[in-house]
Amino acid sequence: MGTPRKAGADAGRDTPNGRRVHTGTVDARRARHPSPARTGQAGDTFHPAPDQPHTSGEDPREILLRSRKFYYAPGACSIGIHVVLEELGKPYEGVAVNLREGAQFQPTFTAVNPKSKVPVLVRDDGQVQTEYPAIAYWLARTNPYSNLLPDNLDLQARVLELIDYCVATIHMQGFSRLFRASNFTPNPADEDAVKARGKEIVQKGFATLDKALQGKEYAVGPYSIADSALFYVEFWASRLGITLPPACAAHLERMKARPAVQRVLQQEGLA
Ligand SMILES: N[C@@H](CCC(=O)N[C@@H](CS)C(=O)NCC(=O)O)C(=O)O
Repeated sequence: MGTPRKAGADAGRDTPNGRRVHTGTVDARRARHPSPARTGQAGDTFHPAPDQPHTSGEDPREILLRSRKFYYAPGACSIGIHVVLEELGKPYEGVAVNLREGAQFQPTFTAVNPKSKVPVLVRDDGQVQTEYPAIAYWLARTNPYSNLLPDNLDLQARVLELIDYCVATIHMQGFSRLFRASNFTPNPADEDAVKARGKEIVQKGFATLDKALQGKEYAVGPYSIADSALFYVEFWASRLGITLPPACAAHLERMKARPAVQRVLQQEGLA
């Protein structure tokens, strides 16, 4: 997945104290996404969040270097983490990775994530976090005010169960066959059969989740990190023309009505 984007040259700019700040690489495009809710504007300007006062006298661009970085590909599964970040409303720097042009295999990216995959979150403390379940869980737990993970243990277990089903089954076993059939067979003549099997897995997945969604506004009841996982697979289904069963279709519409999701769709050029 991912919209091809022309990469910029490996450009940089000098900070007042002489350090160089990369503003683009041969394989990635960066866009800062400060939360409009917290900063009053979207766009290319970084503002420290109100709860992170900028009192050190440092140039704000230096602080940007230490802020969290989010590697994503427009329209890829990273859109789920993109939604979580926008729901949190804290500043982060978005770095678009052009999967179609193979940017995930370039040293500038593999130095960050040797798995050659998005999403990747480089945390404020510099640690690298990968995989939707781990990134989403870490973000939810480190921002408890955000209510992205219910306190109730049974509901937490339901959240993890649903995320695993979306990521490990519907995405990795289903959509992966549709997007990358050649990864599942050495014989090009078999690729249509691989895709058909992928579609079956996806449809069974949504039929199962449709039952689980009955009577609920969100995946487990209260809104959580399960909803952004479900959103990304539902979004893919809608883009591929796979009909969603009614409760999943309603869930997708509910998600698309959320301001955080609308900002993400704008930022990824998918609105
Ligand atoms: N299990 C991973 C899935 C990550 C993944 O498969 N990402 C895809 C994009 S949807 C990717 O980066 N693929 C690299 C490629 O296509 O070469 C997660 O939960 O984050």
